[in-house]
Amino acid sequence: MQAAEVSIILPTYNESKNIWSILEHIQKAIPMGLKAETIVVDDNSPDDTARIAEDYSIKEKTSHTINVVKRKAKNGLSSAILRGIQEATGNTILVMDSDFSHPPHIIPKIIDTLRQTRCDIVIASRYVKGGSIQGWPFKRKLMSRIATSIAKKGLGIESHDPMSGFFAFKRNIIEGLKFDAIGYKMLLEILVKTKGVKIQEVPYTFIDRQAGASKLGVLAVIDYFKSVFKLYKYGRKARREEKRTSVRFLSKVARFFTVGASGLGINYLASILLSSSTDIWYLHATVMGIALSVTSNFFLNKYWTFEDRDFSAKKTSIQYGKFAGFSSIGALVQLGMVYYLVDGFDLSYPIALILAVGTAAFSNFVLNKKWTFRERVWS
Ligand SMILES: Nc1nc2c(ncn2[C@@H]2O[C@H](COP(=O)(O)OP(=O)(O)OP(=O)(O)O)[C@@H](O)[C@H]2O)c(=O)[nH]1
Ligand SMILES: [Mg+2]
Repeated sequence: MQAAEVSIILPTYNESKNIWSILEHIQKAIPMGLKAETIVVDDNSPDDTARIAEDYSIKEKTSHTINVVKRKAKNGLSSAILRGIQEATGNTILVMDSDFSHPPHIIPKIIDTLRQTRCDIVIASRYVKGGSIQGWPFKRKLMSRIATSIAKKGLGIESHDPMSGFFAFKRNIIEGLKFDAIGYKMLLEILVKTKGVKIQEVPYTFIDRQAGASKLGVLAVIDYFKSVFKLYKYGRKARREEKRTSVRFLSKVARFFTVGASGLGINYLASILLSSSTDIWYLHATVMGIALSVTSNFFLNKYWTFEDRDFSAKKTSIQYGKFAGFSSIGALVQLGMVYYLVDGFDLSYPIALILAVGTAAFSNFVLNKKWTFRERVWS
């Protein structure tokens, strides 16, 4: 089977009154030429929703694929969405309800926004200019507003409508993430766990369901608080880890720079001593001074900066080769930059030298961290 470009996840529970029609509307909304699939995830609805969806896919001529995933029991909306994502073949995943609260004619706009703005998540939003809610009583509107502001303030989410159930995202942003998938609010969990990705919002009018019964009860409210609390703990842990990482990273930069400074001293002393107390030619003495300082820098950085205690001959000599290579590149960067800053920007030589040494040392640090000592850059 050929992979789709866009996978539309459509969770259903007792939607027999809506499913045929919503599939028709989705089919009509999908732009010509787009390779799409709809994945209906049904939780063994007693009203035969899954069978109707299958009938539709067999009887109707559609330009896109329709798959029906039948789960054994009602396991909740978020877990149904997660199952749909597992089945999806597209790189773009779009999630929506099947009760017409999320108008299918918005689908092209969501997909276009995701593609054209190069963002990672597009949220169809009730709470941005142009968006609204039709048919909800005041009480439900108020509850939604309160839940939204708890999510935004408590979890530090930027979106205006993090409780939306109508959204699309690029699959790669959730790779490797583990989801709790508690309750209703899958988007909220995605937003917390992918913090930092680019988000766009498109306005739409949410229309209260016209047919079928609501599945939202007291349990959904309890689930909501459970999931917000879990996500809050997750965010706190992530922030602590981020802080630890920055301290570790900066302390390694500091050690690397200290070693670099010690290397300059060794280089200077060795060159002077060799040229004055022996009859070695001063240029040979300089070369020896450089070699000595590269060697001492290497061992100090290996042992102290990157805390690598594996001194086996093979590994150490490969690392030494890379380190010496990067040191030469660093020297060239330094040279080029000094020339560029002094000649091109009229900067004074001492300032240009400081900038160039700093830049070369930092790029050396990153290159050696990643390629010589095989660490992740940000760790
Ligand atoms: N597979 C699956 N789908 C579910 C489950 N709960 C809800 N859904 C579907 O998820 C979508 C959203 O559920 P709704 O009951 O409409 O929830 P809501 O929009 O918050 O509330 P109402 O529109 O008032 O009913 C609908 O398409 C439901 O059929 C579930 O446990 N499993
Ligand atoms: Mg609904």
